[in-house]
Amino acid sequence: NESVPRRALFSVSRTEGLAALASELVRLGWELWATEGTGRHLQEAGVPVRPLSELTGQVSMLGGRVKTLHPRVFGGVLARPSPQDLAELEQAGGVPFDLVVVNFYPFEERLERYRSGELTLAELVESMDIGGPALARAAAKNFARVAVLTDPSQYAAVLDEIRHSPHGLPADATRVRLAAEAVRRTARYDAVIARALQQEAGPPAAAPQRVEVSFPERLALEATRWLVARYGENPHQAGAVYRVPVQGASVPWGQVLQGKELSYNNVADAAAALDLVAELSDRPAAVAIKHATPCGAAVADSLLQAYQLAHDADPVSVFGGVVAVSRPVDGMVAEAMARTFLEVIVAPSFEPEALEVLSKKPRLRLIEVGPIEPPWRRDGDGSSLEVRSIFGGLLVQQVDAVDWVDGELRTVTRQSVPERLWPDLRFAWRVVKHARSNAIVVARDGQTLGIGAGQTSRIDAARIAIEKAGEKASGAVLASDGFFPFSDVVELAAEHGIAAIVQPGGSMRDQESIAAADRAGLAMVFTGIRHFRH
Ligand code: 93A
Repeated sequence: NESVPRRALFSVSRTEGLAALASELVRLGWELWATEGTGRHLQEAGVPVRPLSELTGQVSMLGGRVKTLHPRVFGGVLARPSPQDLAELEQAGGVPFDLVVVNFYPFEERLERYRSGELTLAELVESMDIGGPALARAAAKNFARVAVLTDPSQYAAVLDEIRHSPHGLPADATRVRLAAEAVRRTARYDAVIARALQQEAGPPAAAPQRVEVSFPERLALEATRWLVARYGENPHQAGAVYRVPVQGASVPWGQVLQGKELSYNNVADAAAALDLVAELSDRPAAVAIKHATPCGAAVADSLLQAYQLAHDADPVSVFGGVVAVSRPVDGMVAEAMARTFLEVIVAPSFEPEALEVLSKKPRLRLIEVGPIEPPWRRDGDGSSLEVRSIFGGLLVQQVDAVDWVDGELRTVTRQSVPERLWPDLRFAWRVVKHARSNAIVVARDGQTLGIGAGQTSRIDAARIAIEKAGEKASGAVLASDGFFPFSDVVELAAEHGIAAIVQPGGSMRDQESIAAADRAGLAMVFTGIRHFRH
């Protein structure tokens, strides 16, 4: 209908591309409405726009907390194209909008500034957008009539459609797609806020509690294919990777920035690497994975240090390995990484200099996964499930997200743990959780020295770990993912000068291990938690 002008509502925090879009709409005869700041930006760019307050009779209140939250605004977005809705809207004093252009307060950026101490929590909270996501969702719901633009990257193509469409609006299919994108964006936005608030609440203080999980009678998993691999675990097996929407899934579904196509084994190893580095992500951390098992891990004051330590932990095994780090990769770290042949690097992000350096290795795969946080924070409510398949079936369980709980630790030897060894004990404990059982980790100064994993007897795992550590075992700590059935592991550790041991405890013969530790003047701590991994 030519006589009714098309109407757009603008409310944005990122103004890039906005004036160009708006002025073109005006040229096409559109009527534009905007919230205050957005309107000011457009006015300054010479685009005529009407303030929303003219529609609502209400200026923004509560310091900007209520700007668009008004029946005339939301009615104008949500009214269906039916005569009844449109009449009701008119009676309420609203006008129908055909296009909503919105993007949200930059919560994530402000979160960074909050974390660096630049902003207070109260200031951060103010950047939690309420009206923007509500507008986006309202417009998405009404895709039958309304188009919603939630990112500047969408402007050009949609404007083009408007220009060329007979009714002056984006096509039906486009409006549905834009709606999906809008809702996806609000979901992502809220997920960031939820995580930040959870972090503010701190880790669960109490001992790891068993959370009741009711497993459904039938498991309906909607899996979407992520990639078809060149082959499966071996070249004679076909393979593909599917993504299953389970809460807290820890698979590196990041953005692949460069590299040869990911293989089946790459994805498996990248997932294992991300899992382990998340465990250590309270600090700058780096880990190297080979065949789904860690061969080196380290934490340090800087990522460069951590990477070098993780690399040097087992410079032979790391060759052809998959590396994950807990902090953004900068140019220096990239230089260090580029010196070794690696298959995949997983990181929260890569700085431009790092990309520059690593682009010289075009086959090396880089996966950017965004902020990484420890599992007990990410999966703290116990609702994250992991699924694995066996022939003809699925095994489903809660993710092993618990860390040791200080109050639950029990020193069982006469010798107590020297203060300086506690960080290493904790580090070794977190690493051993991610090695295949039976697993033993020997560590010192934030670096693994030897990892024995996937052994059918615990003493063999211990022998491998201690042998790899060599002379450095003296004064180091040892962690075991399961209890000691006999005193042999403690005796071997004592022979090589291990200073402290952490293990779950709970064997019938704990007493024999404790006696052996006491004879050697070694400290031993029981966590009461077992971390088998099959
Ligand atoms: O504080 S809000 O949650 N309250 C609202 O009612 C509201 N409506 C839109 N923030 C609100 N917005 C957001 O304001 C938009 O998402 C946009 O990011 C920003 C634009 O405000 P201005 O045009 O005044 O700069």
